Amino acid sequence: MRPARLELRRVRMDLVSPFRTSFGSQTDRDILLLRWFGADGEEGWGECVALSEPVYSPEFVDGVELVLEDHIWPRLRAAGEITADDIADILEPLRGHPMAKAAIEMAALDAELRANDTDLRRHLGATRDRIPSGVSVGIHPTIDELLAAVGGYVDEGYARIKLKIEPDWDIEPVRAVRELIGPDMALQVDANTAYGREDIDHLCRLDEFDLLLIEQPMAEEDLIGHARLAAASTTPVCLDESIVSARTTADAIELGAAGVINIKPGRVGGYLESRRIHDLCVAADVPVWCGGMLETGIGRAANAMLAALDGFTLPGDISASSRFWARDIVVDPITVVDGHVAVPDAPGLGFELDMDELERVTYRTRLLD
Ligand code: OSB
Ligand code: MG
Repeated sequence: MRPARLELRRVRMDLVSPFRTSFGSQTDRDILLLRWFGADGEEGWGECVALSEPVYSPEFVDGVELVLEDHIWPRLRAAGEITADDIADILEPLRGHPMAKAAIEMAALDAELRANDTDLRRHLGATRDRIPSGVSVGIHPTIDELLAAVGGYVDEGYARIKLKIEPDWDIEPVRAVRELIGPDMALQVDANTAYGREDIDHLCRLDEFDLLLIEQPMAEEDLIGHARLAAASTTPVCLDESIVSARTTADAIELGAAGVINIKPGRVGGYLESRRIHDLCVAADVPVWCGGMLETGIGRAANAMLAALDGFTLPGDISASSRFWARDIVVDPITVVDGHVAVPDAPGLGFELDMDELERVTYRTRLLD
């Protein structure tokens, strides 16, 4: 496939309710979508997971657009005949910017797989056709409001609950939710780097709630801090922000800093690197699950296909489209039935765009050639 043109499309979509984490509160998403045009009429879409501000990782959506235009797209145009599997190697000389690289690889994969009348799940060698679905629950103003939200998700049938925590929103909310949902339902927490090594004793107080895992309590760079917590606590430590490549994954496992790995294709530079991380975790007997970044139906469909790989033994943050959106930009938004999401069985990344809705939420489109 020869890259011919690239459409950069910005959409703004309101969340159904505010989503607050230890790094900030969001009421809407400003998302960059990519439309890949191959020289022989191939066409595909990718979704960039970068947020508006560099508060989760160093990338942010305006910066991604610049990097794509000035650095990534010119290199791909110059490369001539390529496959999606070549993209990571072509872009290897560019340091960092995994979310930008993942987005363009995603658009190229969608185009290539559709042209070959196959899909990402088959391309990755994944076989499952349904996967357990978890939901990520933000920090709420009061415990009563949190319990009302969690109760709603339990009624919708989710297979596990993840609570966002931060200092002063941890022990008591987790205790209250554990009492509400009972001892058997899967529960985990995510701190998005809000704690430090000095908090290890405090974090061990979460052990009594029988959590599946604690996700990224400390800074992205602090593998030793995570290893010390893992040694002190009975709750498995899971890394999210720290896992930026297969290399960092292998190091974190060897150091004892991670007993569980959250794989987000955007954070690690793409679905193909995600596959490599999955494989090395399976070889090391480390469970993995697929994280989310408040994606539209494009990213949600692709994530579901990735999570169909056998090593994804824990429920992912692949919730129903309605968890975040009143109306999605795809024709067949993902739903949760009996705590599971059906892996799409459709070409490419497995979604079909609702072009009317997409046009309605688009506020800017540019074409690079
Ligand atoms: O840490 O997993 C995270 C959303 C944005 C940025 C980081 C995270 C999240 C979530 C939501 O927890 C996951 C989802 O899309 O359901
Ligand atoms: Mg996380």
